Amino acid sequence: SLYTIKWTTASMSVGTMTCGNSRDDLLKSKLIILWGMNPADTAMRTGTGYWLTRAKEAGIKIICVDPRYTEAAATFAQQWLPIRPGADAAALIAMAYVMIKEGLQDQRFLDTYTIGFKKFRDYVLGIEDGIPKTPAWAEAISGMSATAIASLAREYATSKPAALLPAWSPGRTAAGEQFHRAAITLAAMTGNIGISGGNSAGYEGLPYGAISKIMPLGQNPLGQQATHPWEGLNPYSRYDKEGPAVYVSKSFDAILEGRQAGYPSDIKLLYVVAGNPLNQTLNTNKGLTALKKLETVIVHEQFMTPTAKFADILLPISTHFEKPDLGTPFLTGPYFIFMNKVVPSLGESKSDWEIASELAPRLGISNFAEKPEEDWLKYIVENNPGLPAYQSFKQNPVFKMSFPKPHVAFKEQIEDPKNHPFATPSGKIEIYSQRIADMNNPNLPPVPKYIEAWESPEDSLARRYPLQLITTHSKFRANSVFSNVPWVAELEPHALWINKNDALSRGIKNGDPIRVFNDRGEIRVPVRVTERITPGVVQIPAGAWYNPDKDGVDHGGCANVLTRDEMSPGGAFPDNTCLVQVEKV
Ligand SMILES: Nc1nc2c(c(=O)[nH]1)N[C@H]1C(S)=C(S)[C@@H](COP(=O)(O)OP(=O)(O)OC[C@H]3O[C@@H](n4cnc5c(=O)[nH]c(N)nc54)[C@H](O)[C@@H]3O)O[C@H]1N2
Ligand SMILES: Nc1nc2c(c(=O)[nH]1)N[C@H]1C(S)=C(S)[C@@H](COP(=O)(O)OP(=O)(O)OC[C@H]3O[C@@H](n4cnc5c(=O)[nH]c(N)nc54)[C@H](O)[C@@H]3O)O[C@H]1N2
Ligand SMILES: [Mo]
Repeated sequence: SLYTIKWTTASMSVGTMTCGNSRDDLLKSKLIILWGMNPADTAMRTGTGYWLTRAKEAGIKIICVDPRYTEAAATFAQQWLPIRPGADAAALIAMAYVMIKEGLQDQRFLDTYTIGFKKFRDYVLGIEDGIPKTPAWAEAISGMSATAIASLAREYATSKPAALLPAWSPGRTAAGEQFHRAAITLAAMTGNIGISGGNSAGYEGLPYGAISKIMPLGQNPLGQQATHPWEGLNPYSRYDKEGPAVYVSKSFDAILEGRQAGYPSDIKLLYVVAGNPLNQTLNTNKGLTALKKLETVIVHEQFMTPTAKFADILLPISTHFEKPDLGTPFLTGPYFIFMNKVVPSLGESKSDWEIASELAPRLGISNFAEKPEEDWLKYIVENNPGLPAYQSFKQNPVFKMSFPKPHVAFKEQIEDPKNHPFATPSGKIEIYSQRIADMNNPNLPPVPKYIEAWESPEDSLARRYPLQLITTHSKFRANSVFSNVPWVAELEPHALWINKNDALSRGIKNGDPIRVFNDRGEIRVPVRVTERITPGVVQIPAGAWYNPDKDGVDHGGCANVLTRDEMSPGGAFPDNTCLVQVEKV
């Protein structure tokens, strides 16, 4: 996902994004650590909640590390360890310190399957920079207590097999890459990669990407013309090789500043298909200026979203009830869904495909729509091994691939390393990455390090905006979808979470109308005073629709009015790094 870890850190350390074990394998674990993962609210592969429930019933210990006492912590975990956003790498690195000091690391695993542990060790012990990364050092940064860090380190190192499951949110911070690389390093230090009940702590991808073969795509004639301003940032990214691209965090700057600032072009027209970028991209107020600057905005939509309101040409799109389609749940498989058309297209609506087919010949693209939409679906189903025959898939439209046993990523690499190297340049797990070293960016060190974020509590800006804002995914929405459904809003009214003490010192009571603001903008939302969030941190679920008044104050509670349109050194979308202040209205 462009929004997640654009620069795919997991692929730097272990050579692939396909590094998750299947969830049924969790029953083989002795310890499960959900690090920033809240699968009770945020779908993270189908069935995760089910397998965590079974794990809990089987007596497997589950620990949650999260700034919030989440639904997942409440439902599955025996222990909640609160942490400040953006400080996860520090806590993980201090865990490595404890393991090294106490000789708990799996040295045989490190010697056989990894490179660069010594360099990492020199950093951890402070041989490199004079700062030993002790639990006390990490406590000052992360707010997680030194005792908790030390016991978590001992528990993780000695409860083999153990699954450290990192979510994406801690990586969606100012230097979020370091979190992912540190997590993979700990999984290697504890010898938990490639074994049943363990986990590589990398990207959650599975090899069941059955819908990997799609219709043949033509060449983009504009493909290679323009140069890319972020060239060198991510030389391994697929997207960069396909042609000019702008990192998503910088898309509004690209529109506003164009070529003179080094962007690929002076953008005059924006064509939005199946997205709500005004709402979902960082810094919505800047986005508003950018959309107004454009000569033309074209939007394909089903609903009058905040982005659709700015369309010069708005094309009504039929819903999944009005057209056939294929689907996979978040993070692919093992479920696949055939979505049968149930009613004809209503009003003037058409599918995205139909519109593209009608536009193509008018743009001089002659061979675009060789087949009707449904024939392409048939082509895709027939060309992806493992899917049922087309007619039977249509009749039994929810298909679950079955496997004789749980999938364990990197099993071959661990059991037979001679014949199965990791897909990295060295063939090993790269705790030290020469490819990253070659990028020569001090904020992208070749071994995982803690790098202080902008807008951290240490930033001088924190004097004016002392609260760290996180903007999570909502249980009751799919990103911004369903924000306009009143019945859904009734289930959980949109609100800002604030700790009891932070509310008390501001004279704020539960339900009070409040303003949340920084230099980028202001939103008005009700407040939820709770002990379920760590002091100094506030949270608002992303996705609520932007609804500004004439002074530009947003009454919809759109999180991105507040977020900063910066990217992490590796290109991640830092929607969880942002300072704000909260006041009673
Ligand atoms: N219901 C639902 N499920 C979804 C989605 C949805 O919109 N709705 N969206 C899907 C999509 S597109 C994506 S990319 C994924 C996103 O998946 P994630 O990025 O993992 O999900 P979030 O809900 O943003 O965050 C999960 C948890 O991380 C915590 N957190 C936030 N910042 C930090 C931090 O710095 N450190 C730590 N340790 N924890 C932190 C939050 O409190 C939250 O409980 O979810 C997918 N699943
Ligand atoms: N602050 C903050 N911002 C975030 C995030 C966060 O955690 N915090 N998460 C980020 C993440 S991980 C993601 S993935 C993005 C998501 O960002 P977007 O993809 O821009 O957001 P969605 O709300 O999923 O928008 C999808 C739109 O497509 C429309 N739609 C649905 N089906 C169709 C169709 O068949 N055709 C067409 N043309 N339209 C259709 C829906 O009505 C909806 O308006 O948001 C990102 N933004
Ligand atoms: Mo996403």
